[in-house]
Amino acid sequence: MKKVAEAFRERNNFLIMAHINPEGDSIGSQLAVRHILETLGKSVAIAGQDVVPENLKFLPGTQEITRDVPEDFHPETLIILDCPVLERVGRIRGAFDEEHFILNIDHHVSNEYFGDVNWVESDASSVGEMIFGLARELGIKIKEELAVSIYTAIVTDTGMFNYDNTSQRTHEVAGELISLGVNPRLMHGEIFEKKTIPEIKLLGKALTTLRMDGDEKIAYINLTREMYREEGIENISTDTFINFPRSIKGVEVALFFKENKERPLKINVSFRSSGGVDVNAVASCFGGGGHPRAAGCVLDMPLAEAQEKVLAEVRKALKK
Ligand SMILES: [Mn+2]
Repeated sequence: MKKVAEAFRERNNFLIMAHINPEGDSIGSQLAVRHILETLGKSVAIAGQDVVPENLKFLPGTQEITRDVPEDFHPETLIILDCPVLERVGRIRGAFDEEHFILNIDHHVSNEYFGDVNWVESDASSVGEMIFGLARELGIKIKEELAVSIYTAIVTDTGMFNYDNTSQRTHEVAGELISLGVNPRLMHGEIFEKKTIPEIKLLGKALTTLRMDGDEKIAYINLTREMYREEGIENISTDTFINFPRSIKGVEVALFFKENKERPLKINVSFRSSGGVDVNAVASCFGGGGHPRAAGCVLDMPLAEAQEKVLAEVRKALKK
């Protein structure tokens, strides 16, 4: 953290990026870092290949996040947030050569230390929680706008303080943010209670596919392109769908298989573990990764085949 703070003080032009398909931690942390750098009087921009999800547009400053690097902006330093590997940045990665100085700030245990400075804390609930510490280190006075961005990052990545990554420190930071003006009820309403009717209907369809495996220790659901088509919808967040199989009594590993909307032979797989199984290790068998209790991967094959392959690995991991 000290090296990152030093770079923040000494360098001048920064471009902030996070992973594709952004969620609360990546958007909230990006906004928080921009706020800190602007307070320090630096020149800074945020770019991301994908659009900001609807439920996060209430955050001040999201409208200034661009889909490409602004043409007249020549950053000397790249800040990569919440990405275990550099490729997770997506298309924007192509705008830069090897020369650029990279600050890699992340909390994934699978982080590959691709930066010139690597600040990785795998026991942090979120990058947002790390940024809170950084703001303190830099002596930044945390006002409501910054507090709201950091709170969003934490509350999303911990599943509303539900997941295993929620620590005493997480609650202490959240408590301080509340004392600085964050209203948890309003935040919860904005982030989690703006679901659309098609989204709920799509969830209903996914839930009808629920199946059990491995002595009922594995629960899995899937989502096909057909289901999307029936609802006539495009950009629906399905991030929370996996919480339903995960919440079944006795389930140790929950899986969510999702067909890519454009490419039928690309299957996104999400993993959740209640403890015994390291799903980061299982996902890494398929070129993915994440955290020990929450991970993901992408398989290039039909849905049924992907299910068979992943289930075989999870059964193996359960036996260990
Ligand atoms: Mn995160």
